[in-house]
Amino acid sequence: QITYPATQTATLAMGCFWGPEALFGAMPGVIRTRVGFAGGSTENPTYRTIADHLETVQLDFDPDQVTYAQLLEQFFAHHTPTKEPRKRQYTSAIFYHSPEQEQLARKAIKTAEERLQQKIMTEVLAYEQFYLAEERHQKWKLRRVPAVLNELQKIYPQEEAFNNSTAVARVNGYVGGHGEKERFMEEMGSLGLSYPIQQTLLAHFLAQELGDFPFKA
Ligand code: MHO
Repeated sequence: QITYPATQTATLAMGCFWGPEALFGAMPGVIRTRVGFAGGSTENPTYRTIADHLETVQLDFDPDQVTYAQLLEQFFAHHTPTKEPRKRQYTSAIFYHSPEQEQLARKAIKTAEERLQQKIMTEVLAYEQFYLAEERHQKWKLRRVPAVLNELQKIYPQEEAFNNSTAVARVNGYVGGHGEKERFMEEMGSLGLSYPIQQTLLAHFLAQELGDFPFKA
């Protein structure tokens, strides 16, 4: 019998949502990831009709394995919102789901400001609603590696199950080069992927890790 952890949800905007979904997907304790739109005034936005919404990543996480504060640490480690965003949709924002999250958000901003000695423009907003983005934006990094994608789609033929899968979220993170190599090696065998696909995935992970490898073709 598998028991599922009681998860909490985090909703974060930090620019284009493709990268952050991969970043968080590879973090131990993150159970599900999805990308979408939040913070705007229109109903049912899409990527092309985004209006005043922000590109947003939403995570379900197990608070026994990873804390909200640790998620916020990664949030600030991976973008530096000290200027006006290039476009409204890339605004940095933390949508808090509880008074505790709000307090941690304000604290994390203060810490980042002290470290940078600059004002942080991240908005702290009460979570209201999240609209799921189109399928082509979900697990975007993974969609760039069709062999791995196809195999995962065979395991999770239904869109919803695919999107909610922890394995899919983690693989999306790993193809993006996120996560620790040791953890990757440990987990690889248990995600239901064939041996050749595991090798493909490892090659992608290492290639990202060696991003500045000096002997490029
Ligand atoms: N390639 C785009 C980002 C797409 S993201 C879903 C750009 O850099 O403008 O917004």
